[in-house]
Amino acid sequence: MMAMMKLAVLVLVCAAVAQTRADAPEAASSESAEDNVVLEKKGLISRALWTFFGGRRFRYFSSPKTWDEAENFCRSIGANLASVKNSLENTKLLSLINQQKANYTPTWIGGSDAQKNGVWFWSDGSNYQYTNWCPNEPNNHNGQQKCLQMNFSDRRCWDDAECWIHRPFICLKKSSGILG
Ligand SMILES: [Ca+2]
Ligand SMILES: [Ca+2]
Repeated sequence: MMAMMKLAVLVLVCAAVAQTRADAPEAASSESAEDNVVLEKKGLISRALWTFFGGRRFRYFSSPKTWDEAENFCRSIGANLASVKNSLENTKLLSLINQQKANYTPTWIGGSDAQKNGVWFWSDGSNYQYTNWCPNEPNNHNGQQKCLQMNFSDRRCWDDAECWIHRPFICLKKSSGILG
């Protein structure tokens, strides 16, 4: 009787191990960045998906969201929509977009003039200094454009757009600590 029970337990353990092994490759090969974030939060994969540049970490997310949804999503993983300090960073972010083969897809970053038209700020609190506006932008078209998209037009410059448009986006983490 005892031997039978041990055998039964052994079979269960083996089944559990087999199940775990079956799950692992599926999780590792997931192409959804959002799925990876869930795994990251559970500590199941590393933070290697962030790109370090100038002491800051950037990450492109392809699932289109409104500007608000994108900012909230970034905050949920300890980040903000990206601010851009200088042309080197701007070029780096464009190359991140290129890597996703999204060369001509406008992409949300953290600029907004929602408080007062023409007064721009970054959602992460950085000083708003460097800009890369397209010619004749920001134009606040129809008085409705309060959010900043980069990679706009074939010039791949900045445009102000309606915040409710769904766009891919780039998050930024400024903290550089191990737990950041
Ligand atoms: Ca505006
Ligand atoms: Ca515009």
